[in-house]
Amino acid sequence: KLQTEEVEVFSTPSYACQRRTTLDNHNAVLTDALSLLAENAELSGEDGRGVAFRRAAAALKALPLPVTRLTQLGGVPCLGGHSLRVIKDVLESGASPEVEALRRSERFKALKVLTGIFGVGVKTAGRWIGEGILTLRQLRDSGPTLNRAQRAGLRHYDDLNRPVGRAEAAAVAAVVEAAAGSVLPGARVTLIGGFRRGKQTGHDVDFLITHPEEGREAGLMPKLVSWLDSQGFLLYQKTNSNSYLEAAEGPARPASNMDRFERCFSVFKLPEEAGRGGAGAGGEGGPRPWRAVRVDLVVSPVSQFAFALLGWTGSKLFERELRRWAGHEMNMCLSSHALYDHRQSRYLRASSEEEIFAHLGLEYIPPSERNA
Ligand code: DGT
Ligand code: MG
Repeated sequence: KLQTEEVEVFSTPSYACQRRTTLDNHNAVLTDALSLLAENAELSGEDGRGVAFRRAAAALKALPLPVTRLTQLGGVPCLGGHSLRVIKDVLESGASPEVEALRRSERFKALKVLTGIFGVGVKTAGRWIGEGILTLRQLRDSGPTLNRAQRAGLRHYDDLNRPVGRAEAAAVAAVVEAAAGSVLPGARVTLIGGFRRGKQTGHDVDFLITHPEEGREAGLMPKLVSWLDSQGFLLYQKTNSNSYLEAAEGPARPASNMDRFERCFSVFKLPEEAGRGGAGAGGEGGPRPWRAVRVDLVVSPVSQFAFALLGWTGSKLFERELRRWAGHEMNMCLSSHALYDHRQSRYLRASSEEEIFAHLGLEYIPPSERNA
């Protein structure tokens, strides 16, 4: 008896912000391969190629089952020739020769190690590699001049490359809440970034801080930072002040993704409590009493809070796709501060993320389904 094997053909909408992407990824082997190619493109300064691979990976992350054959991908968007070749190799032989070669490449390994230093970007790492610096040891020995961030990054390299767990994020949250409550009673602290999307670990902990009374948040960051510093919680911090003015800049200088909030990039000295963390901490002398953790703080006026919340919850690709959708499909301009409608020539107000999705003509996607 002849039986036709049924193989599901997948299809999914083309913008990541139209899809629900949970952390439950059924195609991790494929998306890991594509993400590695994306990472390599980004580390080589080829951002366009990076985005193409990120989009391809994100489309696969949204599928409800593992892909087993190329023919199932007919309705899946964002898969270019290069991505399809990699997918084909992985499906047929379990691995892509190109990706495996990349994993072993000295240049890629060096770029990962050097950009793994807080404060070191792609350009700096590329320059050092050109000078023959491929490892942390060579960097320490050959001694190019490092800025303050890079010195902190090198000093705390192991801690900052160890994932932060949820319990540690909660401990940081308690510290930030104590700080905010002390310098501005009534201030509200919200955990954002990957942890808001439900991730179990992160490379940092991100917070958005506001006050229910517009204007009361002004000047909050320096006070917050000085409280944290005085209590011994800061190993490093750099604060940027707010320069966003709707009226002055307006849509003529639209939604550059550069933020103009009060923002602080910091490294926290987080006490290690019994029963938490510990693993990997210490070394020769047993567990250390603290670890270094990257913490990002953002202060927003309450009138922009919903836009800031949406803009800082991520994932990075989800954010990029939201802005692309707004521009290409709605003739609007979305930033972490505001939404401007070019057809109506006016800003659209919102006090919740749900309202922003509605303005954009999109179905609401909760944070746990923004893991594109
Ligand atoms: P992680 O920390 O690696 O586990 O993952 P995420 O998703 O928390 O990523 P992270 O911490 O780099 O950034 C959190 C979100 O904040 C990210 O999805 C996009 C957003 N974001 C980061 N930096 C900027 C920025 O400079 N401007 C704006 N508008 N958004 C940013
Ligand atoms: Mg984060």
